Amino acid sequence: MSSVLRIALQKSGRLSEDSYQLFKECGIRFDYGTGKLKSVSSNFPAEFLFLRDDDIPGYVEDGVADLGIVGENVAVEMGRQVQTIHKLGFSKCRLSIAVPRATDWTGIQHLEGRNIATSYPNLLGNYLKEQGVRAEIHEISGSVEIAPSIGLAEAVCDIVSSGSTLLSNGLKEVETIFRSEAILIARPELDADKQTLIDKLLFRIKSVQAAKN
Ligand code: PRT
Ligand code: ZN
Repeated sequence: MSSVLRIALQKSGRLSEDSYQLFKECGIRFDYGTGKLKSVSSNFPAEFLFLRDDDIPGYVEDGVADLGIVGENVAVEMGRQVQTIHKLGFSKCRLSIAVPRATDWTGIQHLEGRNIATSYPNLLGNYLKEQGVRAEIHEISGSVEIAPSIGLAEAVCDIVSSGSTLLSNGLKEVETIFRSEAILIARPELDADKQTLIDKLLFRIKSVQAAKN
């Protein structure tokens, strides 16, 4: 049987539109946005799975998918055994520490002994360790920015893009700990047929990117 690449994409969210667009520009046709969770390409040996972004690194590590597109922030936070094979240049953002606007911020040591709310406990924990700061990390899965105003934490560590969410929650960005963009990840071990298909795909992706620069 000839090989087919299984590619995991975010079903709907900040990565979706640009991911679909990328394959379209590579000349790879498939249906999306129809509510189906799987779609087979009509002109490239690939099938696409539409998933929550958080599930993608695990599916790729387990070999359920050969490739996936996720934010580097999610891939690194989850620490799965996957390889980053290409940076895609979209869905750029940063993971930053923010504190209430009135805080007299003197540097990262300000966080010593304080509570910080985040959905990224590993990235934050590693950063604080590197900086020699001991703080309490309070993991929450969403609406991190309201934590200071409800007394849950004295600081937050969250994804920032334009900065308007922080602003509207009375917070200021004081330290960027990680910069992210969408990346193409692959399972660690691939057979020669799949590797050949990935090389073909990568060649097309790089041509599309080169044409834009
Ligand atoms: O449903 P599913 O689990 O698949 O999606 P999700 O809601 O977990 O993720 P989604 O679609 O919001 O984001 C997917 C990826 O896009 C993230 O993992 C990042 O790599 C990237 N990305 C880029 C962002 C942003 N920009 C972004 N602005 N992810 C989140 N945000 C959020 C942030 O959490 C904060 O609430 O937007 C708010 C801040 O935006 P600004 O513009 O106000 O600063
Ligand atoms: Zn998610």
